Amino acid sequence: MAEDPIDETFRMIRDMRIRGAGRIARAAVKALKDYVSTTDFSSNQELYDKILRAGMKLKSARPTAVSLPNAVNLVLSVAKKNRERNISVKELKELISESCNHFIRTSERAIQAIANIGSKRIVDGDIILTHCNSEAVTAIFTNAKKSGKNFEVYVTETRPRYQGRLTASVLAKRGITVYLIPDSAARLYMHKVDKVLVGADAIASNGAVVNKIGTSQIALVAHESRSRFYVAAETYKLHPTTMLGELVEIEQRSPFEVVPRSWIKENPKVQVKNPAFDVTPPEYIDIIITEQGIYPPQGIVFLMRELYPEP
Ligand code: RUB
Repeated sequence: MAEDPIDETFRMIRDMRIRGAGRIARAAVKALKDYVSTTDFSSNQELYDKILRAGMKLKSARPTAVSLPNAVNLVLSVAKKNRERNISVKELKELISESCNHFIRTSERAIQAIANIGSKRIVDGDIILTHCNSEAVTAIFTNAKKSGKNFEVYVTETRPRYQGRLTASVLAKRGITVYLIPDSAARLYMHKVDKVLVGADAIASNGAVVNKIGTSQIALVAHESRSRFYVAAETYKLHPTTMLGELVEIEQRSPFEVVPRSWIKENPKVQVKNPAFDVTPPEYIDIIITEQGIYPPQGIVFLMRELYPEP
């Protein structure tokens, strides 16, 4: 029997077989769409109750990337708004399916728009450093390369999961000159770097950016060396409840991603910490590139108020 799409996607996101803030949002929405279309519901209320539960489960897969709850909540709001209307279960299913398709299309277009806007900020001869693996960032580099610009990219390994290897491999295949460096070498090379470009998992209302662990250290070093620091993020990475003073939860992952089990057995008194993300304060960020244009971090709250009037 085929696995339930919600359980399957939940596990794939939790275990990072699907990863990156944009991808997990689209995967969750696709799972909701598949779940609704393959399940029988006796009433609209039953559909709503069940999709709400499915949505809660998906949202709990990873806590930091706000793209996940933002995307799921969008679909749930369509189910909520329409469940008491005088429409059939089939019609409600269609509305939900259309909202899922709409999110996926919008998300893909957003990345393309960011690629167009962001690639204009790259100039011939630029040396750029990136951290982790971001679709938005890769799309900017790809677009810049396609438009004939010559630039080089330093990619940090991004321990402990080495997402930097993914980025380096993709960029090299696209004909970009790439240097893969240990995370700890960021300061050594920063004097060469004109710009740092990273993605985001969540952006708070004060313009602080939550991204892969190590991002804030790189921002600090960029600040010291007067290199520009750019963030590329779709607007569904804006974190609405930070407008109400809530904090973004930082995911703590298994110590076994940092050291092997055998090492922990041999060193039972050592406590291994593995935070997956950190927070870069707005003072260290020059611009945030979104599909709606470029914002200084201090201006992001205005966009957030417009897009999320009821956080
Ligand atoms: C991925 C990460 C990426 C952002 C943005 O972390 O921090 O920089 O998610 O990516 P993880 P994108 O590997 O732990 O998911 O631009 O692809 O949404």
